[in-house]
This record gives sequence, structure tokens and C-alpha cells, in this order.
Amino acid sequence: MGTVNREISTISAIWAVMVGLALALVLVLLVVPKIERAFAQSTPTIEISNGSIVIGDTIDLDIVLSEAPDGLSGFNIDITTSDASIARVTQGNINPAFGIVNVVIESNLLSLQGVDLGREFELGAIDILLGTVEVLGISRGEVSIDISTSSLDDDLGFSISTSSSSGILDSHPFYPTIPTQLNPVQDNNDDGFAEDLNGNGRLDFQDIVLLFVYLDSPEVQDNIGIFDRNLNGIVDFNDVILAFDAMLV
Ligand SMILES: [Ca+2]
Ligand SMILES: [Ca+2]
Ligand SMILES: [Ca+2]
Repeated sequence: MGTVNREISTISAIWAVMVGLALALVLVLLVVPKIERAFAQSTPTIEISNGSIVIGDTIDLDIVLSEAPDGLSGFNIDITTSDASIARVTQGNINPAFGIVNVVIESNLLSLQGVDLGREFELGAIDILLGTVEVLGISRGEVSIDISTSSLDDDLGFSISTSSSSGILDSHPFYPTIPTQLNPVQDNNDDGFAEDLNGNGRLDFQDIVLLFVYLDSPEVQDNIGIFDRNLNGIVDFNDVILAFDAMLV
């Protein structure tokens, strides 16, 4: 009897181990994919593209949602610039793929609302163009174009957690190309005056010679702001001398 009992308890132990292993396997199969998915999914980002603009002109910048793993049913976002004295928001458009749209512009703040009535953006959609923002260059400088999200819902009505990526906009004067040269002039040291007349990215004597030779050209005289170093309202020989002095600093 003792031998039989020992055999029964051995068989029970083996079963217990097998059941334990089976449960562990089921647990691994159920849990691991979820952990992998959690690590694989990145946070969707709403991003505004960077740009460069001539003062007085406008530029349209794209507003893009990187991904909508569970679809997109609608959004409500606000866009503004970090400094309205350098560049400000003037208009906005929503991607016409959205069925209901609402655009409100108030001072330097643009509000965009869209609803995906046509079910264009379903599970797994990526690189969704929400709309565009129009920005006007006011003065020289750099601003960020910032987004805040009031609401962004997936196809089940749940809020989509996102991060925002601001666009960087460089607002600058018009840089003409001096006659006989291939590249536009450049403001190499970012002081507001263009010293690199041949646009080769560095200061050299040809830059000074070009300013002297083409002093009366429309390319120079029509762009006083970037050449008039003595601030007397015209580009004159004294500006050539001051440009030369600046080169020696
Ligand atoms: Ca300069
Ligand atoms: Ca140069
Ligand atoms: Ca001058």
C-alpha cells in the first residue's frame, strides 16, 4: 500500500507541475503581447512644420497628427505665435476631408475644429493633415508656432493623448541677389545687416567690392534696411566703409 500511495503522490505532483506550467504559459501568452504593444505604441504628436518668411509676406504651415491608432473622430486645437510683434497668425484652413469645420481667428490666436463625418480617418491612420495656419512676417526674428489641444477624440469617443511639437519660423528681410552673383546676400552674424554680398557664407574682400560697385543698383538701394549701417535712410559710401570696419572686427 505504501508503494501505491507513493506512486499516487508522485503522479499528483507531476500533474501539479504540468498544470502550473500550463497556467504560466497562458499567462505569458496573454500578458507579453500587451506589454509589447504598450512599448511599441508611441504617443501621437501634433506637429507644425518649420518655415522661413520674408517680412510682409505670409506662409502656410501644415498641422499634422502623426498617428491615430484608434481612429480620429474630431479635434479642437488652438494655434498662436510666441511673439506677435515678429510674426502673427492671420488665417487658418481645415483639411476639407473633415465634414464639419469651424475656423475662428482672434488677434494672434487661431482656433480650428473639425469632425470626421465621412469616416476618412479610421483605425491606424497616420500622418493626418488637420489643416494649415497662415502666418504673416512682421519684423526680423524667430518665433515658435505653438499648439494647444482642447480636445482630440478617437473613433470610440475617447480622448487621444498627444504631445505637441511647435514649428519654428524665421522672419527676415528680403535678401536680394547682387548682379553677377549666384546666391542672395546673407546676414552672417544675425545683426540685421547683410555683409556677405556674394552669399558664399563668409566675409571676404569681394563682399566690400560688390557693395561699392553696385551701390546704386536697385538690389542695394531698394533694400536699404540691410545695407544702411549709418541709418541715414540711403545706402552711401559711408555704409561701405562701415561694412569694411565690421569685417575687421
Ligand atoms: Ca550682418
Ligand atoms: Ca562673402
Ligand atoms: Ca547710409
